[in-house]
Amino acid sequence: MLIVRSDDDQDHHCLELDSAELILSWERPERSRFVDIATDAAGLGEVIPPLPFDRMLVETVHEPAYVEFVEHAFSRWKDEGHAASAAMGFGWPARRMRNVRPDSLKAQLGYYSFAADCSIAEHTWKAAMASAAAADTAAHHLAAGARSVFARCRPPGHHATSDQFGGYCYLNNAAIAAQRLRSTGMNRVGILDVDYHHGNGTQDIFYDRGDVAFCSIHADPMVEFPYFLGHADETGRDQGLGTNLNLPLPHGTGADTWFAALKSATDWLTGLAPDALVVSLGVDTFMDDPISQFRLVEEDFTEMGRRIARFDRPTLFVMEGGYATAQLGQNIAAVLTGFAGTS
Ligand code: OKP
Ligand code: ZN
Repeated sequence: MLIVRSDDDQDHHCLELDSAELILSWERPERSRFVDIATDAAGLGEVIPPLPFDRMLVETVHEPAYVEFVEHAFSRWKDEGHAASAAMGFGWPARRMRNVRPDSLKAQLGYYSFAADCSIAEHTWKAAMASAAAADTAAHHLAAGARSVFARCRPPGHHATSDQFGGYCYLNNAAIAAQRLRSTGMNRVGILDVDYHHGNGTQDIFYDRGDVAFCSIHADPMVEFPYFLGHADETGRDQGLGTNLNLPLPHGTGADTWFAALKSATDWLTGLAPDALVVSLGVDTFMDDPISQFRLVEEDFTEMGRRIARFDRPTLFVMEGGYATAQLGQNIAAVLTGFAGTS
């Protein structure tokens, strides 16, 4: 299995508003190091850097004005002379307000985000671009004939919409990869999102399209972030009607329930006959994850990889969440070795 990764994420970390306190986010730089150590030890295959970055690759799924905003928000913030070392939204166009783009930077931070759990600082753009580039490069190699590729992305991407950041995500790596696969001539791409949180950004980007099918297994948004999307009755719109499947599960979900949902997901995807599969690989479904409430254990991640391999399509794993930092590497490696048949 080919692995694509970059160290350009290492200077980026998020501040996150948590119960009226600003904390250092669980989405930390060391996550990458733990994953790299574990995947290297598993001997999965060649490790390569992302191809040179081209901003056009992110504008395939993001609005150019949004991309421009994320790129320049921090230098504008600095120019305005604020004391805080990072910029974050605090007011949003909520019910009965209007979605008119404001002029001020502080207001635009709300306009271009949906949650106060991640900030934009000096190195955010560089990290987000390197993460997107890893996913795009992985897609390039999958299209060229690789059976499987792992894009070790950080920051994650599945919450980012075409024009909003949130949930530690700025650019939607999985969507960028799926779009790249489409542009290389594949007729339909399937996305399987196994992260504990619903991939609201990915769903939203492809909601009215039939050429990219989105399926997610996640904690019920009634009780879990991102709260306002991810319900079972969201099935797609227009050309995309019938190509969106949400499988929300309750807090406390363990292996039996989770794997039954995976069976529903892969049966549904089989019916849509995608040419390739993009897996939004979050392992925050882990029992000891500090911010999540599912109960999968390491052996379950190996089994997850085996079952995904049985789906038998060219498969691109894009890393998303997983916050039990010390076990994150092993859990990711377990999925990948299960898929590769080496464990
Ligand atoms: C990102 B990914 C507020 C808590 C907000 C956001 C979770 C984002 C998860 N302090 N939590 O899907 O793993
Ligand atoms: Zn997550």
